[in-house]
Amino acid sequence: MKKWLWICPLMAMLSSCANVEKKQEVASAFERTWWKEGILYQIYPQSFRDTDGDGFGDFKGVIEKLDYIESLGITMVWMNPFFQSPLVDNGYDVSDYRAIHPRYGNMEDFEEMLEGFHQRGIKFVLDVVVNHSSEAHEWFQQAQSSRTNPYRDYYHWWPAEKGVPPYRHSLFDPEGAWEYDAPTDAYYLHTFAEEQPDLNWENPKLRQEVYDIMKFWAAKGVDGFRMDAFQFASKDTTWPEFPEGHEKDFVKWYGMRPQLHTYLNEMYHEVIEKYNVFAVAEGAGSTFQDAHDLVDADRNELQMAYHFETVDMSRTPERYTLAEFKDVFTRWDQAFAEKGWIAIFLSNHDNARLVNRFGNPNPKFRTPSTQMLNTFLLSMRGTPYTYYGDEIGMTNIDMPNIEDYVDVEAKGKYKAALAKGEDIDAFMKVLNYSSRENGRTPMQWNNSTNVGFGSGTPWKRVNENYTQINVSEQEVDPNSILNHFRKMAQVRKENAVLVYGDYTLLQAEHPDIYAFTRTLGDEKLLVLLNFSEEKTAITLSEIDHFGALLINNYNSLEREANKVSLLPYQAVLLKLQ
Ligand code: TEU
Repeated sequence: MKKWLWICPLMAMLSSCANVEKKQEVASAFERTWWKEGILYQIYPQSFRDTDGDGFGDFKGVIEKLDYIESLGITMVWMNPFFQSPLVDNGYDVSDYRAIHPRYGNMEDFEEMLEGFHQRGIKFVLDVVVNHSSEAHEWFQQAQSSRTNPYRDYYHWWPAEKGVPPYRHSLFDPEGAWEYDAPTDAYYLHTFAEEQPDLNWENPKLRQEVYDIMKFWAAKGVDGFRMDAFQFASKDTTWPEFPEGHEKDFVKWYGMRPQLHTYLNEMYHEVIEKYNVFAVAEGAGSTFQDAHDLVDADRNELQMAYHFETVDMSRTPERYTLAEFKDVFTRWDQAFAEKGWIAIFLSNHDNARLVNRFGNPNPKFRTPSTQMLNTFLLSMRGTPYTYYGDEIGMTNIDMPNIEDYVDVEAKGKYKAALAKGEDIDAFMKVLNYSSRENGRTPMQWNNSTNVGFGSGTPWKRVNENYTQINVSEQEVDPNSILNHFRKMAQVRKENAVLVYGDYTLLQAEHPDIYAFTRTLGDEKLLVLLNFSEEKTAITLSEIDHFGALLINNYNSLEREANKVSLLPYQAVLLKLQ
């Protein structure tokens, strides 16, 4: 059989008219919505672009970059919290849900930014942090002042006369989730840092306050809500003793109590339905049943959820196998094949950089491996979430010393490791690899001073590799990670099969290549991703039906009959006929 090379991707094969019709046919299993068809870009506002020289990103910086954001082909933006806050957890400790932290600008700036997004057809998703507030919130100040204060029941308390409360694990505080509060001789609950007291969702007044906050922002025009740490909002308030070791299965014990569904349904009718917005939950419970119950459209709760299985498998430098990676995505896809909808993500502000965890940051492989991961992200069923900087392949930063860390989670983990007498060198290695700070460095716009982030010293050290990784250089290189992302976003937008089509895993056992098809009616695409730094081949009968090459992160593709050989981290998307 003749061996031949395809030169240059055949991008021109796309026909948007045909695809509009195709989209209209969709919906045997899924009702079409903009948030299913969207591509989301996550902006960590303090690290994006600083226009006033204070070292923190701001709304005006985002406004300045609106055209860039639009140019990515994304259609939704989720921005991390920018509300009034003491910033113990970089804004996930909110002291006023209706006010903007001056570091980001003011309400007028927000409105201008929102309008800028809307003018470009980009929807805006607000981060709603209501599992807990900041201790500096007026509600907590009131609640703390006396046991009879009307706001007391906005939080969870354990009166000290009952003794010490049963142990509860805290995600950020090595000393546990109950904090003694002397003025009223009681303990209050905090699932995260002690400055983040948990709100009491069992109290209907508190729930109403939350809905009012959401309405306030919906009335301003936001299009969606990301419900932070939401699976923990409803808990067993009899505060039972949990079995030893329970904290390893944290969500199962502390989250997803049955009444959560009642509250979500209430929220749906109070806010989601009235304002025609959508909500995505951070966390999908501990079983598929939990996840389904959250997002089953017939239940009128949430519209989308994201699970942690992928990020959980990549928190340490030991590599999971490609088979495990495929298995996670395949199981989650199958669980939602008929009903419900999930988000697809590989990175966010709580994780190290995508290329370090799933690709290969070695300069030799960084470009193809990031392109390959972005191809994956944009060719799965589910709404793709991409994190700022991943469209140019930003990498982890080297921070071997604890003194350089500012993140409350990192500091808490360090304290816990010390208290347990762990090997600190080994601990620091893992922290350096996995810490959330890796993903929060200033956006690398160009190779000038401060990477074009702003004139002041950035709040967080710039990654030294900015001279090799930055937007302005990738803009002019047609083969850059950035331009590949744009092509891939375009292909997704023009091919409804990538949004709604069935997913079928092929050759699950192939050690290096992730191969799958997406099928919708008579449209069929084949996705082939080489996850290794070696040239690797795969033989598939599907390849015989080759129609067109929609995406290729190299300039050629080696094919011999139904066998394709992929170069290191090569990613191709083939249209089959
Ligand atoms: O994260 C919730 C959560 O479960 C985190 O503990 C996450 O697993 C961890 O950060 C991974 O390292 C949300 C926000 O995304 C996070 O930024 C906040 O710190 C946290 O809630 C508290 O609001």
